[in-house]
Amino acid sequence: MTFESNILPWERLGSLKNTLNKTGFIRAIEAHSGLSGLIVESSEFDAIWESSLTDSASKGLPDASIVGNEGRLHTINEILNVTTKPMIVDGDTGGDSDNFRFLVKRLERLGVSAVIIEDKVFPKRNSFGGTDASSMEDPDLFSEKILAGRNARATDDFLIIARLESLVAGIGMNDTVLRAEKYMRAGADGIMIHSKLKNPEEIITFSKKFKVLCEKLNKRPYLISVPTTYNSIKDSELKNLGFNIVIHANHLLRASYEAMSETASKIIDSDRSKEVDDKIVPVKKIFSIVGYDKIVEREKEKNDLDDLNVIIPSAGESKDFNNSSKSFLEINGFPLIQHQIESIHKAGLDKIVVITPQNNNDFNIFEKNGVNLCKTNSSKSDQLFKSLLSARESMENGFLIIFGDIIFNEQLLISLINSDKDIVLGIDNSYKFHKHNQDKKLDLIITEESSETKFRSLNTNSLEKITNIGKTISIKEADGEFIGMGYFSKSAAQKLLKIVDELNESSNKFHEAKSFETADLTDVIQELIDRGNEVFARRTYKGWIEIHSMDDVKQAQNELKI
Ligand code: SPV
Ligand code: MG
Repeated sequence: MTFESNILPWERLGSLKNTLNKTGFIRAIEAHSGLSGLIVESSEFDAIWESSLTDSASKGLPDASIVGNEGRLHTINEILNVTTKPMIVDGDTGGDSDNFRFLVKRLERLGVSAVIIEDKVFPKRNSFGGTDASSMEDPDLFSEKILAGRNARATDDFLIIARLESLVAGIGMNDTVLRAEKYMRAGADGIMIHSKLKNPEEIITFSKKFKVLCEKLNKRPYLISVPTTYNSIKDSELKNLGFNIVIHANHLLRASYEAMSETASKIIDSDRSKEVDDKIVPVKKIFSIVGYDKIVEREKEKNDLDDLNVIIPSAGESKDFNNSSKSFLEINGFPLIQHQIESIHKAGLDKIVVITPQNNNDFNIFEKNGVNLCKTNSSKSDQLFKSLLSARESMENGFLIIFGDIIFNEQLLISLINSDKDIVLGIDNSYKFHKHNQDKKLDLIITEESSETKFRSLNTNSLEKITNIGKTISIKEADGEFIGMGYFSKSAAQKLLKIVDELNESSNKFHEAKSFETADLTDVIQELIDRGNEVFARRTYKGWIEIHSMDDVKQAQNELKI
């Protein structure tokens, strides 16, 4: 999880309450920076605690209302940027009611799920030093603040939690329970009971009194514990006592301080850093944790794309249109091939190779659009693959093949390239509904039975693995039709050409007992599959049309006009 994986604020906002309602129990741990947020994100903790103590300490400052809301919001944003888990913010005292109203609004719109405010006066002191009876807020004023926060929030997905400090301040269990009752009456969504004893006795006592209080008031806010000092008790035991949220409030910061100090001394002692190598993570791991790898990968992909040739075999004569090339069929005033070139450019690709018949100069006009022409003698309708091999040099660095008789949307091209797989073919189901397509021999495919995403899937980006491809597959057993658009990475292209060379030399028959002369692209793809290479299908329902008849031309004209 890195900066790349965002969650929208309102999705995150409601996720704490949703999980609490589903499971009744949440474990949170502190984060004080983007990096520590990434650790929480990849851990099994359910939520992030944005602590005033560790946020302040990570800035080298004391936890005494010194880091203001702006500083805290900066850290909160830093963590939210790189995580998806719900966040509970430590709101300290919340300031006065006006300060608190502003804080609630600002946290809620960022997607924070809850704020906890403590019943002490500003400027607050940390609960583990400096909190005494004089630190306590008047409980009625504090109740008003809770109410102000409730009125300020936009949705009740945002939880306002009251933190009881009277046990810490040493003013006793009775005062604690009286305050709890007031805060519950004011509408607190949760009660956090704090204690600085080394054993959990007083929070166990409180949990029992809380139960009685809930029965009396006929409401059950969430109950929260922060077992920093009384940490002999396990989270599961706290759950059994009725706690709904357990917060490990400062442990990542404390662990990092220890590790950083040891590392600094060891380097001084050893007079070099070699001795700490096995105690610290490699730089490469940091690169990958913060998403630097992805930037490099993307750059590489972009460079690879710059080398990618788009090959359009247009040498074949068409039986459907008086043996003339379909590339020049006029659609809305432009030849079909012009529409293809435009979509390819829109997809960000500019290396286009068109395979044309040897003696045909009609295509020459496209050379000024940066299109390379590759002349071939193999222009019979069953020589598509052989004609493709005339552009062999253009295949070597990886290529996209697009048959000369289809019009398509650039998104379809992009989806073939962007799938991280070596071979991806576009497939479609519409042949089942088009009579004219069924008259011709279709390139059909079968996908793996276990493809969990076969046909019905929520994920529109999922790929299916192809097990069979070719013209002899029956329509009944087929899972789709190859639409004549396919992506081959550099390594896939090289494997394909190796197969071609081997089969050519050994004069072996291709699949379906064809000669090399009349082999289909699909025969070579089947051979790739048979040799253990993975070939994937990107299923589409729209975004392309194959031109077989004047009706297809009309449909394309109408749709392109829109
Ligand atoms: C914090 O983490 O800042 C807290 C919890 O408020 S504690 O420090 O344990 O009081
Ligand atoms: Mg705090």
